[in-house]
Amino acid sequence: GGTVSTYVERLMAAVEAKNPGELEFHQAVREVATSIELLLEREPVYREAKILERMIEPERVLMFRVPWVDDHGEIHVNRGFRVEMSSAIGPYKGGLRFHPTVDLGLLKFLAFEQVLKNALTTLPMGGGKGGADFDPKGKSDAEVMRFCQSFMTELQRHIGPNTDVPAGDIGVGGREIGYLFGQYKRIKNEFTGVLTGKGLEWGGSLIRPEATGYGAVYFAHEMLLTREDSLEAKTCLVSGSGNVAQYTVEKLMDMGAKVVTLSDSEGFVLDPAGIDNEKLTWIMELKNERRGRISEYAERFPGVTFTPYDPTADANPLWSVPADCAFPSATQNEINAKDAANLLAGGVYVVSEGANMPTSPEGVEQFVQAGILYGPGKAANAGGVAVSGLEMAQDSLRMAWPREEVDARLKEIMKSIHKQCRQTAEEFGTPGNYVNGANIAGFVKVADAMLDQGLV
Ligand code: NDP
Ligand code: 2IT
Repeated sequence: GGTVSTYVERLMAAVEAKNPGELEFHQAVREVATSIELLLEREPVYREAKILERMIEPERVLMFRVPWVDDHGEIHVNRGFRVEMSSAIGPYKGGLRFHPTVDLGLLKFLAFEQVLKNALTTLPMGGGKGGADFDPKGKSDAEVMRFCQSFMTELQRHIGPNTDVPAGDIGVGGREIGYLFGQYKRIKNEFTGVLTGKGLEWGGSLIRPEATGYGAVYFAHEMLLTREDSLEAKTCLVSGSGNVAQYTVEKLMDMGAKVVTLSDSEGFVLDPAGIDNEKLTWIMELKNERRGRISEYAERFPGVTFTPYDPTADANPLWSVPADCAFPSATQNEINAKDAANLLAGGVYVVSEGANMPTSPEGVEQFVQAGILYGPGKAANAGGVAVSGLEMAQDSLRMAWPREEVDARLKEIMKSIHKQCRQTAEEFGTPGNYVNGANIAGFVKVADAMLDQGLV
């Protein structure tokens, strides 16, 4: 019994006690639990059926040893994971992250976000996430291949096109998906759509590499339309310089906006003249072929400055650059309370999150209070997994749709996600609050499926 907010506090105390040290997971659950208080009050059935309690307990967690040999013959042991969070509305679906910070708590946060995100896409996908504490930086192609083969040698027994369909995330792109797919096919003797983000000649979908970045820009466009505004001539900040950042820049240029920043974990570049097509082509070659650092952009193009990160500073100077829009596209909690205040002070009134949970809770609170157009990751970056869903559909049909068709479907999906967020926020008395809209709309879809399917 008790009021809903005591319910949420009690739930959070239990989550913290039962999942010690999993700070990002606590953060993600608290945000959702707080958002859905309004819903739980209106519809007591969700509390009675313990829907949220069930949703935050993964259906299954796999943890495994990944041994591999480097080019000098030295043996390494990494830890591999797959968190199968929810299969209520479809097979587990979500990316793999290879990064030294990967641990169980990080992947549980990402898997939990994925469940609600996937529900918003309108496609039948459950949620999962996986990866390893492997650092691809500085590794040769041969080392990455041996790692991927060892990782898949274990993972293959747990996944399948109707069971669990992994994809890329930080540190996992086209190269890694290729090696993972090759090993899966070799062991299973089956050519199936068990991974998404595949190469175009072997079951991949057009627009999948572009989809997350394009989608985040389409989402910003939809938010701006509600104010009869557009991206034309807007100054934009983009962080990161990987897959999501690159295609965010490409689509922003397409829409007539000017992008003045990019970054990586060592610092950020400021290009007051704005990135153009020629510069973006150079960046893509730098990052995707030569696997270089973004600081090299400042050495190559005149008028560009590189600012290294100061780990002792209380704010990231990238977010102090005056602008209209921000597209955080690097990693979780890259915008703290001070950064959010700096963004608002610098004139930013559109934030569309390409990354997962890039803004700290205190930062989110400021964006919501300020009433800016703030699109949280699980809505704004859902274009990537949405086109993964379209890749699964094409694989099942043994067909490949043309670029225009996939892009048109992606646009439609981003529009629909935007509409669900808007309408739900309105319905629950918090108009314009995309955080509440995304969390409630995503939760209801999964929760209703769980009610239909009984206590599982
Ligand atoms: P990439 O590996 O292609 O690029 C990651 C970028 O972020 C790099 O520039 C990297 O810099 C930077 N970065 C990573 N970790 C940190 C860190 N701890 N501090 C500072 N910078 C960091 O990954 P993606 O572009 O695919 O992913 C970026 C974000 O988007 C992630 O949050 C991911 O979860 C999210 N996302 C990705 C989707 C996809 O389809 N790929 C879909 C939806 C969300 P460095 O090289 O120095 O590490
Ligand atoms: O966070 C994400 O949505 C992704 N990394 C993409 C997942 C997918 O299955 O395409």
